[in-house]
Amino acid sequence: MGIYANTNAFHIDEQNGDKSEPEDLKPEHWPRRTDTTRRNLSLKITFALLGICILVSILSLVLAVILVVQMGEMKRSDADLRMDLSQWKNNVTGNVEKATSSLTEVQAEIALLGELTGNLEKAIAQLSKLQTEIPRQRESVYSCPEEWTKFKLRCYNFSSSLANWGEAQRSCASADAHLVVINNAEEQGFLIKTINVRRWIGLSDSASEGDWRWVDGTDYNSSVKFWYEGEPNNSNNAEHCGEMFAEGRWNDEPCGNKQKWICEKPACSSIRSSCKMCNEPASQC
Ligand SMILES: [Ca+2]
Ligand SMILES: [Ca+2]
Repeated sequence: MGIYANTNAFHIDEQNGDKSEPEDLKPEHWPRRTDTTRRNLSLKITFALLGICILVSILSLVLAVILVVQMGEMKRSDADLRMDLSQWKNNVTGNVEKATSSLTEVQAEIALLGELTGNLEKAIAQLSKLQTEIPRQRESVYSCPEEWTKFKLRCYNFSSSLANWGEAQRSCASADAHLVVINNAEEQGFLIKTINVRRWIGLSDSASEGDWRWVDGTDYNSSVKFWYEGEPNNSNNAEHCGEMFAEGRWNDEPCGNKQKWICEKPACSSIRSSCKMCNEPASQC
């Protein structure tokens, strides 16, 4: 009101032609105007501060609310994490227990397998031993009559008397044997070690020249042969019976010559009831 009053006064004075300076514009009135401005400024500052305080309070409240909400969420998250961790721990523990159990079973199976392997190796060793033992045991239960020599499962008799080839074959037959038939190199080797004079063997081509036959029917063509070099030569067209030289090789010789001979027959088994230590004919053994 003071300001407007001073303004009106100024206009009245101006209309009145009073060109003098308004009273309120005079320096003596200046402090009064400054106080008003200061009050207004102070008021504005107060309102501004008040507004700022309110704003800060609101912001603080909002922040507090957000913080509380976040803390709640963090608590829930923490609880969830703890629960997940607990479940994971339980799962891991369960899996570890299962793995431990499986490992124990596998270890037991490996131990059992090792034991079985050991037993199998022992069985194989025993079987191998039996494989070498059985032939020896088998041979041990076979025997030959007195004055007969056993080789493998056969019996051999080396005559001390002399006879032609036919007489020699009949002599062997009387002992249920035949003139020796040489089936393999082993048998040939055994005979070489045993004889020291020429002897008849069970080979002849009397029926047909050149058609050599073994007395027991063994196939001549597919059998081993140990003829002396150049034999059989059917010398003088008169050699139809086979003999073994003292050194082992074979020769064809006139069948009527008298010389020693070799008989052969199977060995007898002592475990067969039908054959009592070769007291019965060897054909029944
Ligand atoms: Ca033989
Ligand atoms: Ca000859």
